[in-house]
Amino acid sequence: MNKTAIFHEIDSNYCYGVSKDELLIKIRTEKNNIKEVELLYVDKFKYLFAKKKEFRNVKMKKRYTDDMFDYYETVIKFDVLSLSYIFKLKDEKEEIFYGNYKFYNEINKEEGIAYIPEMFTMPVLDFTDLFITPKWAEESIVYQIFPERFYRGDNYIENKNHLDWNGNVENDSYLGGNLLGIIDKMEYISELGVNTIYLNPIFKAGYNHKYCTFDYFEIDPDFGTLELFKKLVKKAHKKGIKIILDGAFSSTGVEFEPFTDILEKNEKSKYSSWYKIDRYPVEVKSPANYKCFAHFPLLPKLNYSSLEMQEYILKVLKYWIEEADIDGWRLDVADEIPHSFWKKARKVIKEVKSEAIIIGEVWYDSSSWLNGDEFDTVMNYQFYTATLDYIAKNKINSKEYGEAISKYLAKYKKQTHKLLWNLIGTHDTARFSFLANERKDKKILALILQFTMIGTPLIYYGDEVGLTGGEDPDNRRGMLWGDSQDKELLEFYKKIIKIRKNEKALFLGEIEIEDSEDNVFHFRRKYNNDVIEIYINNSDKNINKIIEGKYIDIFDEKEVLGEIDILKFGFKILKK
Ligand code: ARE
Repeated sequence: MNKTAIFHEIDSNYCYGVSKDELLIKIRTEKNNIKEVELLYVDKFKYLFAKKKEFRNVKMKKRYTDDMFDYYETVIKFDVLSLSYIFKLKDEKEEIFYGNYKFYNEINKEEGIAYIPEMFTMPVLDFTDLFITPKWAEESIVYQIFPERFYRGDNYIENKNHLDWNGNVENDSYLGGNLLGIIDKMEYISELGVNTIYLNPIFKAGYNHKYCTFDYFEIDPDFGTLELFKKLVKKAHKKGIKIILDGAFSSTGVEFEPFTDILEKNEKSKYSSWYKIDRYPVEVKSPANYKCFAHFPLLPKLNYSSLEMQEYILKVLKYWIEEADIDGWRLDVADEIPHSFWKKARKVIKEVKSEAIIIGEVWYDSSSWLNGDEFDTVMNYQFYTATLDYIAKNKINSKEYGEAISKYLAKYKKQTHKLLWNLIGTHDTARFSFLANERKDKKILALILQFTMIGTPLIYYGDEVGLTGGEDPDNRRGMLWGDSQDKELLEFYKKIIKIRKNEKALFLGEIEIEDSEDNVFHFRRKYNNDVIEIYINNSDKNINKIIEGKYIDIFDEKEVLGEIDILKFGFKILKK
């Protein structure tokens, strides 16, 4: 048995509340090294004073396997005063106990021992500590809109600053998309079947992307007014669609009033503590003499050591919920803002709207922001990278894909799994179609993964109608409308969205990833008695698989018995 690979930690992602009286306990072991793991647990105080020392026990389930480890989990009722527990691990040759960070050949059951040295202890499971996420978000299907490129609105009048809607776009191009355009296309969005819209920044700012914020309390005049935005939210809510805003709080634009005050008064400015100034006089040039995002002088970074500045941003977070009734925030460059601030921000947001959702933009392992006191979830770029490497680039095979997905699921708390924004492209990446050399069959496979995987699918505007494009800014072309839309693809999107909405197992179900021996990625989703088996064949050969029993193929609604043929670059979605 490889003891050094064994890991458990109390009161962490390895031992945490999943409801007011249920505790999830997890232990990590070397992959394929352990045959069985059993959890022995007891009410510490009963055990201490009991004549007959006995435990409750449960066999733990191997829930995930990544490239290095197996992860065993169980959920137990926390119906005791203070829970103590120990693991019993078996392999071919030995059985051993692991408790309180040590290995034991047996548990010391001497009478009247003062405490239980061999055991881990989880003293309390309190509701106030619980990681609670918005219930509605479990059914969310997100549509991301880059407002400048979606639609100009029905009342559009020619504007000399706007380029041809269907032409090439550069960093400084303007096409004239606006909020009225989103209002006018709300029917289209609703008919697509999505129920959440994520808007890239809409506050007064520089550039067409509006990430260089000048005023956090004003709608950018290119896009419209506060009244118009409120109308957009109302219209969306009437159709059961939630609105998420994009908050760029790591840095501001150089025309943000506190920054212009510093440009004018330098160290005499009352805002001098709001930014991280290296040297005065401050000048907007490269290299900048102040900290900025990715060394872009036009994006000076806010200094979160300033409590006054923090208060200002907390006010912004609150204002748009109270004033326009938005349903949550996508937090830009969230990983470059201190955890201490996000803990405050969560309290402020949830106090105003307990069901508001908080999504961090973090491109890598996000577990340290997902403990339940900061974000509800993140933009799941780990799903993006794995899916791109598997389907578009053939860099990894189905087994490695399953391991990549398992790696983050094994790390993140269960509450966040269903809320992860599973994306195959955003405004910061080239379009999936472009990266898959415009192979529609590959796009479809990525889509099937997005809509059957545990997590929340995110559609980047235009993907559903065949819009393509390379790296930023080419990934932000004008939306396709009318005959330029790929209607067949659009119908496919509507169908897979409908299937997802009709199958609780696809948005509420547990996931079980099977070992892929024949380069077919096979996993299932289970919810109550519903079991849905998903097979992805990303190879250039048709693959025949024997299946136990009778299923319905929920895509073509045919009955299947005993075996299935998964066509090359094809898929099957079967329901028991
Ligand atoms: C654009 C062009 C630049 C050009 C610049 C000129 O991309 O090449 O020089 O314009 O102004 C926004 C705009 C961009 C703009 C950028 C800078 O949308 O169009 O650049 O401002 O002006 C990292 C961060 C992540 C960040 C990405 C872009 O971690 O937070 O880089 N994403 C957010 C927004 C962006 C936005 C900003 C931040 C700035 O979503 O849209 O850019 O406010 C790896 C790394 C990640 C890295 C990722 C992508 O995965 O691990 O950390 O993300 O690559 O580079």
